[in-house]
Amino acid sequence: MFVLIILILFCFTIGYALEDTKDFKSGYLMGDEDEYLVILTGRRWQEFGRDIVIYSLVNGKKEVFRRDISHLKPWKIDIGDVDGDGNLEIAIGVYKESPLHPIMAKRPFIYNFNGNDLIPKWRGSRLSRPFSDFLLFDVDQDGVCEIVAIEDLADGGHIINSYKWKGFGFEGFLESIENIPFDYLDTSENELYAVTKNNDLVLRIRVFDLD
Ligand SMILES: [Ca+2]
Ligand SMILES: [Ca+2]
Repeated sequence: MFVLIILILFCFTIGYALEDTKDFKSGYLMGDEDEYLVILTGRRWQEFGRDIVIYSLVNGKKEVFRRDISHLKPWKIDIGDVDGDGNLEIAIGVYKESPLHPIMAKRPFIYNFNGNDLIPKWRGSRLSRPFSDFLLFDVDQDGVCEIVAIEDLADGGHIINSYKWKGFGFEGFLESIENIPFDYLDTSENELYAVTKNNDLVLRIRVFDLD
């Protein structure tokens, strides 16, 4: 009985801890051996997260940064090196207006972490088209990540677009065939997939088959 109570308490605690993580990624943010864990706090079932929290994973898990970014309506984070300097950038998917494009839309904001603070690298107003999901992925296997997004076409179809960092901003790179599954992007075994879920039916299509 005692064991059961402990087990229930344990499951509850773990459940609660996981509940408060909307998204997370880990990696070497500053190009050395020091690994970090980046967490977007919030409930998975809620549309937007709240805080961005960074933990150092050197000698155990230690919080080194925390900021409430709920005003940006953050819904996703990813990390990857978009400019090839060996430091990983942090991409935060936000939902907001921008001065140059004053309608509510999903936008990717790119930051660097300098050990103390998040430094904005790119908070561009938009990609080529409205998009439903994005991630950082090395499409052409040159060691540098591209922004990859599922974009809405004007006729209701969907396309995958990718963007390379060009010193001051992102420039369009490869586009997929049209009418790709559009719910979200996923990677496994270093391949990129576009996925649609319809009840029990899951449709996965490999994107950018460069072989
Ligand atoms: Ca970088
Ligand atoms: Ca690349």
